Amino acid sequence: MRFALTRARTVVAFTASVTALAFGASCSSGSPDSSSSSTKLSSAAEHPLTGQTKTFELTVSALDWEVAPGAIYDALGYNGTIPGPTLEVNAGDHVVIKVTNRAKEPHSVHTHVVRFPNGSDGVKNGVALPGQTSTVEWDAVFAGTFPYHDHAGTGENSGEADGIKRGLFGALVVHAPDEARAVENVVLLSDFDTSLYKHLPGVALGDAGPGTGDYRGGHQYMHTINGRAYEEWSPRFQSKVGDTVRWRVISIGQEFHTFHVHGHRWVGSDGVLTDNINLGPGTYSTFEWREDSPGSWLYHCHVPSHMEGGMVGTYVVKASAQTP
Ligand SMILES: [Cu+2]
Repeated sequence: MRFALTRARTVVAFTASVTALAFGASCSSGSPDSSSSSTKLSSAAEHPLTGQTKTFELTVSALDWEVAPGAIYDALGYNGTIPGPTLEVNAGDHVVIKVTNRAKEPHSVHTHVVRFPNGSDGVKNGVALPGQTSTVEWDAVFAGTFPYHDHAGTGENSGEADGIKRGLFGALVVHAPDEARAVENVVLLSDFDTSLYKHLPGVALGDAGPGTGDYRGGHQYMHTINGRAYEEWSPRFQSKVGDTVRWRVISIGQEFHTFHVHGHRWVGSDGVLTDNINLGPGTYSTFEWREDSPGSWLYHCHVPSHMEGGMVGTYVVKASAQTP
């Protein structure tokens, strides 16, 4: 069983006991499956506190991020990576995040769908000034997949959302107590600003920059999956026939995306069977299926220019007798 790349980056890994899923966004099987077809939507359920406190340390720093081989982005990252480490907790845990800022402008962590006091909002309160450490804390009482991101704004020459644009975002995974064990794939869709690249070798550039060239439709390296662009470089998810495969998909860029997986299907949040869901900025979905379709499949945003701009990858399903 292989977990998503981002999962391996978790600062402090807490393994959840897992059984049947209880997420609200959407969940069902891609094929007949009693375990997941019986799952009910329950994202509004508030879980009791576990009495456990889990602490994460996130350090913000500048980095040269390789969006694809040789494509170097002038980035900011939590713990030196884009997306930041997946924060994985159990529903009902109390969470403490210590944010250390080694960048030049104020930064923070703002987290969705957790219960926190105003002082831990990561906007005006809970912001770490350069060279300082700030602490935010909250209760993860709702199960699901949610984004966290910078919300400090970074100075005179940049806007409130500059941190997101530079790479300061990640996933929070809150496991329900009765989740089924599954192969977990964490996906963050984001948009990179073509004006912020330091290097784009081998790309046919227009006079005005990489966004105007004719390489792959003129949108090269703009749209990424887990900070990476194009099949050769983006995450290669894997499972095997018989696995329960759970996708935790977050859209955190500035554009609307879709998330489409070839050869599979699931029930969307509207209750309709689909293989392609809509995700606006700052939205997310969790869904799963029982795997029954071996092969090498594409997954991608279905906006043509976004796919041409890099938002495409590969999902490989091995036959059950094989090792993924
Ligand atoms: Cu898109």
